[in-house]
Amino acid sequence: MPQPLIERYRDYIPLEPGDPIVSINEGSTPLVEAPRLSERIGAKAYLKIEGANPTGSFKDRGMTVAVSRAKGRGAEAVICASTGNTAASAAAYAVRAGLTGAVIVPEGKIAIGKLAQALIHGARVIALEGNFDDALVIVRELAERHPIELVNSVNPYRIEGQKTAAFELIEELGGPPDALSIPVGNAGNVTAYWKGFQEWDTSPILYGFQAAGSAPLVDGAPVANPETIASAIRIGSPARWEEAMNAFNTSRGRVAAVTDEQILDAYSWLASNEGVFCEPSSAASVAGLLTHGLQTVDGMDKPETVVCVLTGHGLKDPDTALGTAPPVINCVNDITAVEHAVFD
Ligand code: AN7
Repeated sequence: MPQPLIERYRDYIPLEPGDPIVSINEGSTPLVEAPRLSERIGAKAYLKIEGANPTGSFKDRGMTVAVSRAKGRGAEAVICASTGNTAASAAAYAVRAGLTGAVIVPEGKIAIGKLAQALIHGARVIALEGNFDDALVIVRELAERHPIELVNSVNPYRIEGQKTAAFELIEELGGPPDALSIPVGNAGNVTAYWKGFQEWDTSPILYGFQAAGSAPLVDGAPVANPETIASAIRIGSPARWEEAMNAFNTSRGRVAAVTDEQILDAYSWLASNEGVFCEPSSAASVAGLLTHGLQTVDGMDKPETVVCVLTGHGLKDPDTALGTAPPVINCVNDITAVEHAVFD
């Protein structure tokens, strides 16, 4: 049976002795070979299927630790700003802990599955007339004013949980991959992977990808009105900016942008060629490799193995899938008509 992530990596997670383990058996996600992608990029490619976490995204790795600590220190409520996945995860882990949850999301800009999750778990869902960055400013202030635990990735326990994905890769591959490719929004996850790799004395090349309309790290300046179809990474002012840039530079990797068209191409290509359905933001990791290749500096060897982190499940965002995929074929109730529909 899957094990709580906190138990699997107990020695590496700095919880206090009396803290409960608030878990839905997150982590231990599949690492899947991607033969067709390997062919296209000229290196052995793997997909880390973070959509297989209990709420369908990598956020659960961080949330189990952040909510366990919150419960341990006697918090009664948790709050976050979110482009959707953090909200869904916080809502679920709040339930497990017996805490109340409040989530602030940009109005009309989160995928419908994520909204459904936050609501069904009973969180108070507030749709803000503003974007993620506005929401993060507000929840930081609310957490100062009220006894409520902030569970965005500015919370260090989120990073401590999310770094375990790097441990899993090292264990499963018998060593680190040569490179890791990851979508970047608020930059918590790349910070967490780098921390995990460093704690285990490894340093793969990190490639980070942002959506072109929301690429502050690439532009070198915050983006006031970020836009992208990849709503999860529609973030203009990443909280972990410096840590992320340090990770890219120290690992001799880089951060680059991919257009919405490149993201959607990679998204449907993965689904129809590797049988893996991730959300658009996750596909930025694959789009980035397809667009920019496996770049190296100073005559370093080209990476021979690369892991793409597929951060969230495709079912989170059925609207984008239906808007991208071919249409349904309607058919009358007649064998010949169905025959034509199937075989023509
Ligand atoms: C699928 O849920 O920021 O760079 O509020 O949901 O650590 O922010 C989500 C981010 C990538 C980017 N892929 O990770 C939120 C939120 C998916 C995501 C990211 C997110 P970070």
